[in-house]
Amino acid sequence: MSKKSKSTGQLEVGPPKEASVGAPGIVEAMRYALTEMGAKRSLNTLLKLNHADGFDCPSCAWPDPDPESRKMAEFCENGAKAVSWEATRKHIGAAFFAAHSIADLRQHDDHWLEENGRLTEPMYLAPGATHYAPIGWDEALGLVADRLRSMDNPNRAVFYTSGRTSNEAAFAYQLLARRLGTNNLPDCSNMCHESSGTALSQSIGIGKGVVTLADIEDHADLILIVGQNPGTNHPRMLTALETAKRRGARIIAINPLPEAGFTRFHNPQSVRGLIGRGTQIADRLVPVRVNGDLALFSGLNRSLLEREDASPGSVFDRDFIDKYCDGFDEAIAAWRSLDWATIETQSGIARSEIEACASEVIAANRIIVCWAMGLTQHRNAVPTIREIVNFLLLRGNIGRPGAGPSPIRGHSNVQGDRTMGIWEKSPDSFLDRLKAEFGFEPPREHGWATVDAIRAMRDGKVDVFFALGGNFAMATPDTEVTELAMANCQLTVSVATKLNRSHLCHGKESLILPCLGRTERDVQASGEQFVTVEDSMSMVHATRGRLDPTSPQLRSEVAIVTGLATALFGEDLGWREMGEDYRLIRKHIEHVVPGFHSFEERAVQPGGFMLPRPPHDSRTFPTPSGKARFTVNPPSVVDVPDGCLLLQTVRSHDQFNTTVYGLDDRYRGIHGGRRVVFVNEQDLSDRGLQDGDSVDLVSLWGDGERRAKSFKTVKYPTPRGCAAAYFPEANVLVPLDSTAEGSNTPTYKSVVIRLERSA
Ligand SMILES: Nc1nc2c(c(=O)[nH]1)N[C@H]1C(S)=C(S)[C@@H](COP(=O)(O)OP(=O)(O)OC[C@H]3O[C@@H](n4cnc5c(=O)[nH]c(N)nc54)[C@H](O)[C@@H]3O)O[C@H]1N2
Ligand SMILES: Nc1nc2c(c(=O)[nH]1)N[C@H]1C(S)=C(S)[C@@H](COP(=O)(O)OP(=O)(O)OC[C@H]3O[C@@H](n4cnc5c(=O)[nH]c(N)nc54)[C@H](O)[C@@H]3O)O[C@H]1N2
Ligand SMILES: [Mo]
Repeated sequence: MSKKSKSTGQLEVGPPKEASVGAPGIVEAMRYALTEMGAKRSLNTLLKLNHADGFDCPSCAWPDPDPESRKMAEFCENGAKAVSWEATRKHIGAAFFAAHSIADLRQHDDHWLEENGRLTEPMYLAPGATHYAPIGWDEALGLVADRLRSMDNPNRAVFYTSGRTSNEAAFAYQLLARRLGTNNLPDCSNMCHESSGTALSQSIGIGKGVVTLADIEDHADLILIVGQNPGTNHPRMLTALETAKRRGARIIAINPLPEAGFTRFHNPQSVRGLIGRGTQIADRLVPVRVNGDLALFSGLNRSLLEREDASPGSVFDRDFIDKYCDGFDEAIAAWRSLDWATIETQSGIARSEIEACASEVIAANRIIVCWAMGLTQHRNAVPTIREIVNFLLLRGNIGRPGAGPSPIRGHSNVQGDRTMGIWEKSPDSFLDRLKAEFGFEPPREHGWATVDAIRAMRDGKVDVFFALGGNFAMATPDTEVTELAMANCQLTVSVATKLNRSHLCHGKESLILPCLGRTERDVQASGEQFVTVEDSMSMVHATRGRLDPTSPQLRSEVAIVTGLATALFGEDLGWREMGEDYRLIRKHIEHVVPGFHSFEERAVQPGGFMLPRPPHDSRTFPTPSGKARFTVNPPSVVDVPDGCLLLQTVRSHDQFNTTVYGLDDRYRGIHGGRRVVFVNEQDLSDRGLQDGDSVDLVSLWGDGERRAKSFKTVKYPTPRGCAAAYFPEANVLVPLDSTAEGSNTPTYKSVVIRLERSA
């Protein structure tokens, strides 16, 4: 929290910043580190961050450079915040919980809950109790095992995973769920890049991105950054983009907000960056309307078709298309029938501007498209991403250096967790190998993803809700519905590092099981352990904590999962040994998950190893037809009634998802508060409103209205008809049933709202 906001508690709004990072970023990082960790711990921790012999940053999933090219300080301001937040010296135990009832804790905000420090011992809330009380580990795990055993059907349990969980813990966890007999494995990915996975699987046969860091830094001529705010959420990406710019690459940012990272970047790791003018990152900023990307990319493809028609053979890569793709003729016919007026209205971008983008595309031999939540959290997210693949296929921009689709992942191991089988609908091929390795029949019926799990909990179909990390109550849509859904369970269990609101939205009984974080040393019976993670570019590598655990009572996530499995199933699959020596888990992974041969040896080589991705490696497309697929994606947008706005929910610079580090959003000029709504000046005046007025946000959906009270209006350069507010404060507005077609991801970035002056 900034000094200003702390002392006055007042919201202050200034102009958005036109430059990012530089010295202010370093000062901020160090301030957090020193406050939370003190000087010695800060140095010991931050200098090990993202190094081959250290630990992986628990913040985002941006890849690390080659070991030789890593800087001494290989982290960003927000990585430093995440690490300081975890490695803080503050902690809470039995005395804290004795002093605060659940009712009392619920009065506090999310920032306060986590700010008290790390959890130190297992806590239990008995039926009807007002306070959590200490409980021993054996008793706690025995209790969970008992409740799971007494269910009349294994599908009455739900096992949620957040994306910080290591590969080893994730593999053991899905094994436990399937051994119990359920595929109810919802995860944060369901709310995040599920739309990317779905669209990419349909189009190119693999649900992951197919570029490398070197493709961005060394090869691409043109990089499109769509629906992503790298300056805040993937700050080290700016360094890679700067490298690309310095060798002449061009960058187009497509975003309804002019985010600070696109303008002048002051690289904190170079003298030039600290004292010079900085590097202009984006050459062109396309202020698309919220949800207008499908129309925009359809228009871009149409424009490329017009150029090809004018000069046949000059625009499309016919050799690539003929050899590797199908569905081309149908897609061409659909683009021919498009009408420019619709494209312009839906995207909010003039035809001339789209044509200017097409000229940039034609001038570039190698193109990468990066994207994040600005694309995935809309009703038409899946067709939008498929249309982007169409765009890349037209000029053969896949499976060669400097080209391809690149969804930039969120949580540091969200991609790895999916690779390990955290998936409510893992394919039979995976389940067959699981059966061959462990000798039991895994369930085949698909389980519930996040939104379906909430519905099931709401409808009384769930006895036990188990969360391996995360903050389910706050991250999911329709906060009030989800809170009641959690209260409807018999038992809720959270494996966590810090207290959060989900622990206060408990079932009849509830457990908080405190675990080691990434920064902490993990010692088991066979000695010191490491775990592994997979980044956005499919690099798998080891991570080892260096700090002594916050409390001797903490257990690793692997130990908690294997401990519970032992309590449930005894020694049937060798659970105890797996918990004592993670090499045994890696051996199982090697046998079950393709691409992990010689896992143990390759995990510890500096920089790790890259998983196979056939479209990238050999232009092999594992779709049913064996070809990359052109698809037809008719342009569409959310219908916004007159007088309403389309609200997107974003992250501030001072948060990691539901973890709120402080109340500032420096780059957008916001200090000391989070209940703000960014609106175009004209839209404000049309409603007789001014900058700084107090309004309620009212969302409209078939089943009625939802209201978030008392937000301050901020006039902001976003297109007409669009608005933005922060997640998770705005989650109460997102209807549970409003999800993306095909991926079921909540439409966090297309919420139809009305502004009402606060009473
Ligand atoms: N410091 C920090 N780092 C993080 C996180 C964090 O909270 N804090 N979260 C992590 C996680 S889990 C994730 S998934 C990623 C999220 O990373 P981002 O996706 O960058 O995060 P958001 O804040 O959701 O930003 C979405 C961006 O999309 C734009 N946008 C919104 N709607 C549209 C649209 O319709 N079209 C287009 N073209 N753009 C749109 C918004 O203006 C905004 O710039 O970051 C990860 N890294
Ligand atoms: N409105 C709106 N809602 C959104 C989004 C949005 O853009 N807009 N984004 C969505 C996205 S992309 C995501 S990924 C989800 C995030 O959803 P989650 O992953 O469920 O939420 P987080 O806020 O990342 O979880 C924070 C908690 O994780 C725990 N934790 C931290 N480190 C560890 C660890 O090492 N181990 C364990 N066991 N626990 C740990 C701490 O207790 C902390 O309170 O939210 C989604 N919700
Ligand atoms: Mo995410």
